[in-house]
Amino acid sequence: MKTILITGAGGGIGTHLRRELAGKYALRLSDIRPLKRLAPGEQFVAGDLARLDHMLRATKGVDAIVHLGGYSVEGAWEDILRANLIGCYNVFEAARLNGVTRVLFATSNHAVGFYRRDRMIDHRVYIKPDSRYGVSKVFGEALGSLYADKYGMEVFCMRIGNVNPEPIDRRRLSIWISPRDMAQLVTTGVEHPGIRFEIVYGVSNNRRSWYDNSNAARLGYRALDDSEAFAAKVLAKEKAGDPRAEVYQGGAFVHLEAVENPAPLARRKANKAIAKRSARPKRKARPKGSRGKR
Ligand code: 15L
Repeated sequence: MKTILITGAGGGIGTHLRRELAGKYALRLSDIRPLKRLAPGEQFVAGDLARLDHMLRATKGVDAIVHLGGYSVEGAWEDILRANLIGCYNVFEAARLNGVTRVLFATSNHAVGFYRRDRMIDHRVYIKPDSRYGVSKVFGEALGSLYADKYGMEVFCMRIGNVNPEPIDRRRLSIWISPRDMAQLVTTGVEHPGIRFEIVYGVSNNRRSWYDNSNAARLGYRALDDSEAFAAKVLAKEKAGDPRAEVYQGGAFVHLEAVENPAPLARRKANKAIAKRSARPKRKARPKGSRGKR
C-alpha cells in the first residue's frame, strides 16, 4: 500500500480526503495544529510549512505528497508569503531532497479568477489571479513546473473549485466538487503513470461549469457528481450580490480585501504611534531609587 502525505490535513479538504481515502492508502497527516483521534492507517506528523526541517521530516519515505496546507483565502501579505510561498517552496524542496517525485499541489480556481463567467477556459489559458491568494497559487504552479522540468519531479496541479458535500451558492454551482470526486481526482494524480507537469480543474461534472476539464479526463478522471441536482434549492436562497463579483469567475475574491493592504496599514499605525507619542505631555523624571514604588 502506498503512503501518502497530506499537508494541511486538519482543514476542510483534508478532512474529506481522510474519510474518502481511508483503506486505500496509508495516510501520513501533517498540520501545524495537532490532529486528535487518528483512524487506523493514519499517522500524524506535526509540521510548520515555513520550516524546512519540519517538511523534511514529514516527507521522508512517502510515495506521494498531496500539498493542501497553507493560507486558504485572501489575507494579509505576510501570512500568504509565509504559508503559501515559503511553505510551498519548502514542500517541493523537501520532496526533492528526500527523493519523493510525485507531488499533487492544491492550487485554486482563484489562479484564474479574473476570467469572466461568459468564458469557458481550459488548463492552457494564461493565468489571471484575482487576489494575493490567487497569486500565491500561481507561484505554486510555477514552482511545480520548475521542479518538474529541472529535477524530473511529477507534478499534478489541481485548480480546486469548492469542495463541499453540497454547493452553497450560484457561483459554487459552477465550481463545486463533491468529496468523492475530489478523492477520485487525487487518486488519478497519485496513480497515473508518467505524469510530468499537469494542470487540471478540481470540479465535479457540473452542467454549469466554466471549465473545459478535458485534461483531467485525458488522465482518467471521471467525475460522478453534477451540481445541477442542487441548483433549484441553491438558487431559491440566493440573494443579489455585489455586481462586480457576479461578472468574474472568482466571485468576491475579485474585490475582497479580507484585510486592508498591510503596507499602508503598517505605515498608518506607525504614524499614529509617533503622533500619540509627541502629543503626550513629558513626564517629570522620578528621583533615583523610586522606580516601581508608590
Ligand atoms: C479557494 O481556493 C479557497 O481555498 C476556499 O476557501 C474557497 O473560498 C474556494 O476557493 C472558492 O472559491 O469557493
